[in-house]
Amino acid sequence: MFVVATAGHVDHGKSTLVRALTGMEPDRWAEERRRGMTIDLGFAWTALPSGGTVAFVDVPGHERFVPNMLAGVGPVPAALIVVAADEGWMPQSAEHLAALDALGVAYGLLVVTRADLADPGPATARARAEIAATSLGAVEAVAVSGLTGAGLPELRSALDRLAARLPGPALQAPVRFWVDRSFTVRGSGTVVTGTLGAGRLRVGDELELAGADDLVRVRGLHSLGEARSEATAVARVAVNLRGTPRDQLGRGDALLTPGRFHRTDLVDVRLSGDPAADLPATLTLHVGSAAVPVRVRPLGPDTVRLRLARPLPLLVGDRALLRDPGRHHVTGGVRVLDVAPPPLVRRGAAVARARVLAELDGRPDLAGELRRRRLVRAGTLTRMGVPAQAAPVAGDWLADPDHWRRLGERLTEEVSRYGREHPLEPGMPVDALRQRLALPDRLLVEALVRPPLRVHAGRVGAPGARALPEPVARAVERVRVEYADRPFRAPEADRLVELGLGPREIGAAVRAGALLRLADTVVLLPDALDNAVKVLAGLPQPFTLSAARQALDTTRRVAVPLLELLDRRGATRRLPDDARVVVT
Ligand SMILES: Nc1nc2c(ncn2[C@@H]2O[C@H](COP(=O)(O)OP(=O)(O)OP(=O)(O)O)[C@@H](O)[C@H]2O)c(=O)[nH]1
Ligand SMILES: [Mg+2]
Repeated sequence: MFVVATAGHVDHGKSTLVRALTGMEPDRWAEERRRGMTIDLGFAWTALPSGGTVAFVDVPGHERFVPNMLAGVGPVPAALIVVAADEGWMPQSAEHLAALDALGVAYGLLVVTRADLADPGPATARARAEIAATSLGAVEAVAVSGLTGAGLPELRSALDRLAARLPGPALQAPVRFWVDRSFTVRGSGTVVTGTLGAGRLRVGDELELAGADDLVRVRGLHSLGEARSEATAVARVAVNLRGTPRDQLGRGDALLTPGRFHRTDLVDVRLSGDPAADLPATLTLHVGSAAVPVRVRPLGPDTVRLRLARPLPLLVGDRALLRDPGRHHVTGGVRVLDVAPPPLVRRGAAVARARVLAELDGRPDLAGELRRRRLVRAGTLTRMGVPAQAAPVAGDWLADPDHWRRLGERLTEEVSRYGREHPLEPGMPVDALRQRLALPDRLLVEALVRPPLRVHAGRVGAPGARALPEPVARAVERVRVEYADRPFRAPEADRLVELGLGPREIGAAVRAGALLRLADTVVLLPDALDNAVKVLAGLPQPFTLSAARQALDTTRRVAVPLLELLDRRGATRRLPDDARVVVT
């Protein structure tokens, strides 16, 4: 299926044409039929000579209903521009064309209707010239009469040619289904309709809906008037939602693949069309089927920041348009450059931002995003519409390579400085480093650590011996001298305090390999272990605790933990009767 929207001045024969082509009534409301005028969007479809199907979104031409027109053409990439032969180019011909141009619509046909009333030549020539100057470029033109049916076969063939030129839909893409209508069906509940431009919908799918906390579930799908289990882009689709009250959604809402879109109320955009010179401070942003008031803050010559009255699921590169509702005037097209722009707080920030925006063109650019954001989660970028195909530095974090290298250098500096300021600590706590480097995640700190640094017990430091601070080294030296002739006697707790060896100092000395800790306040010199094994090997095997204590000339306070440590290291083995042997 392909979907095409009509466009053109009031009464130029759009609905008559759709009716003649499809046999369906695009004017759904009694009021529309009574007044002979389209007010809201109409929907109809028909088969083409190729066997394909074309679905029409028929829009109103009256200037009062331009917002409805925009909701219809917003999600549709092709247009049928209708001009009456007897009236020629008119104000809403121009306004509708300006809207299509602003949205960047690149595919279309010119249909000159009411050709039974006047020579279609002049209207065709004028319209062609106007259209040629827009994103639509040169278009095929067909003259028809909705009354006599003249020209309709040619138009059907032209529609087939147009369909063949349209790019194929992105079937794997996430769904962003702009709702253009919502209503209630007795017994089924809420139904919304829209144009599915990419991806696919299935019965049972769960989708996100702005304003609803829970996901909504697809209970049923209809397309071309028939129930389906699946709808693939491009298609006109009616979606029946389970348990969603109708007042929860309507035109301008979007059903979304969960987790794939970033909702934003702040975007930086490039304007096309009229220059931004005397831009009103408030305008209406039209995108998809949505129309949202925005406050405009000019930045560069053709770039502005828009503050939206409510958040929308926008992507980098989205096309939209700004309209001044008071003046009935399409102000210009919008190309979304950034959906998560930085706040402008510091002096000069707006000028700097304008310089950045001048370099952007709305094409997703991973390297550029990384350069500007420095560190960002892959999922965050994907939700902005920037494919994040790069190797993460940690978890799903992506980093700008230069920034990452600088962070690595700073980490090394911070760890050395911390080591100088806290010589008794075994490295810098990971969380202190995270704060110091202003990183959002501990994982990033750990990923930045390079040998000889390592992460151990929540700290980053270099393993192995480190120079002990002077006073600690001196205290250890005193222990060595005092206990030289009785190496298996440990200093009493009081003596340790006198020597200035508190728990932190002992910890540092132990980590530096200058002391061996048997229990909290039981320390020996580090060569005591090997020497003890030598002494114990000289005893008759097996030996008792008491025999070991006497041979080592020490107390139970040392002998008990010392033998237990030797057991753990496999140097001695404890027998069932508590005697031990030296393992050889
Ligand atoms: N003679 C003649 N009359 C036509 C033709 N097409 C439309 N009309 C008449 O023109 C009038 C307007 O036609 P519509 O089809 O309602 O025009 P429209 O463009 O849909 O108008 P809006 O939706 O209000 O913008 C109606 O009275 C139609 O009968 C045509 O090809 N020949
Ligand atoms: Mg109409």
